[in-house]
Amino acid sequence: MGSWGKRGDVLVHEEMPFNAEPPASSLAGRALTDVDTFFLRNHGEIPQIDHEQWSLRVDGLVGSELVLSLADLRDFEQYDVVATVQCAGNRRTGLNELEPIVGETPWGSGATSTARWSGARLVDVLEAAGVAPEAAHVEFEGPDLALDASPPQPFGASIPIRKACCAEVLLAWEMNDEPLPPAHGGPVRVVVPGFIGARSVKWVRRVTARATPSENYFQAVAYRLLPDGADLATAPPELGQLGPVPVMADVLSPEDGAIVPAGPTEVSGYAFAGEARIASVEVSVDDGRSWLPVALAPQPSPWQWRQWTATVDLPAGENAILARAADTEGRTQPECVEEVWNAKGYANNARPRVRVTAKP
Ligand SMILES: Nc1nc2c(c(=O)[nH]1)N[C@H]1C(S)=C(S)[C@@H](COP(=O)(O)O)O[C@H]1N2
Ligand SMILES: [Mo]
Repeated sequence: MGSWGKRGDVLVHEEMPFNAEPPASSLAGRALTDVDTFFLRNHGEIPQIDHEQWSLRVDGLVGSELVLSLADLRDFEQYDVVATVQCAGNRRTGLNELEPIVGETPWGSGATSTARWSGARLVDVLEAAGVAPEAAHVEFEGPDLALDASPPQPFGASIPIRKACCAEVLLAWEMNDEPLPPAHGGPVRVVVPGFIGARSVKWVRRVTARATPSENYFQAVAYRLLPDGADLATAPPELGQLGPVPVMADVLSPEDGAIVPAGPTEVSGYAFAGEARIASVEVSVDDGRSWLPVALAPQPSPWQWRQWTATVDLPAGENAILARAADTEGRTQPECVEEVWNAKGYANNARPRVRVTAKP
């Protein structure tokens, strides 16, 4: 067992702040990710919060400010949502191969995981406070001081009011039917299904209804996809703020660099389309000349990834396994990392290309 209850084979990128991802193959074929396998992404120290001391303040453009204890929050009706959380930095290593992104965690394919979250609906709490019609965004603030923010500040984010009022957005206190572990935001975190992981603020202590997006560094400066040549520090804050995760299929097994027997080989992976749904997933072992459909697992929750498998025939020698997904809005995966490379290395949804050696 590694730090923070994670399995021994996780790749620890940093001890402080603690950032770790499981091997991609450990995510394969499983609708839910066990807590000991679920990736961890932190910008500051993981706080240990006494459940009796924790409270949530609901303020800003509301009719009546609320201060809720954990017991008060639990008085709201409890809902379950199975949802995938994906870090915007997932698969940054693919971008690094083109041109290294300095100063950002080199996440592989494991900065994405799925759990059953349960807690109160954010919309129910907002309704209890009476949100004013001018409210256009809902901001979340955590207690952890983010060392990579400039200036250093608690981690925070916001989402548009449209999303905040959707039934799937939770203030969650359970993960896979257990109390939410401290490292994943316990006692209570926000879960914003379909949006980049950075919006799912852990250890949330304040929810603020606002007319404008959060001014927090992680909303207004970082986690933006800027057009070429724009500068993160000076570009207007509204420009390029990330929200929904773009469509992507990724290969989880075999892993890049694997050696497998030649002949029929089982390939597995997942596909996820943020706020849209997956329409198709295909794989290719001939550099994209021909594509084979995969077997897609059912999707009981619209917010969860779809696991898939395919059997491909690998001739002896060097092979590349490619995958591509399309979503129900007609969006597809960019062919190569050249099309998606960006200075901070976010949202790499280029088609995966997994190199495997097949032994006769
Ligand atoms: N308070 C707080 N919330 C946070 C973060 C953080 O550093 N502090 N990291 C965010 C990011 S960038 C991601 S991808 C997810 C990761 O959630 P996990 O650590 O439970 O996997 O939490 C988000 N919520
Ligand atoms: Mo993230």
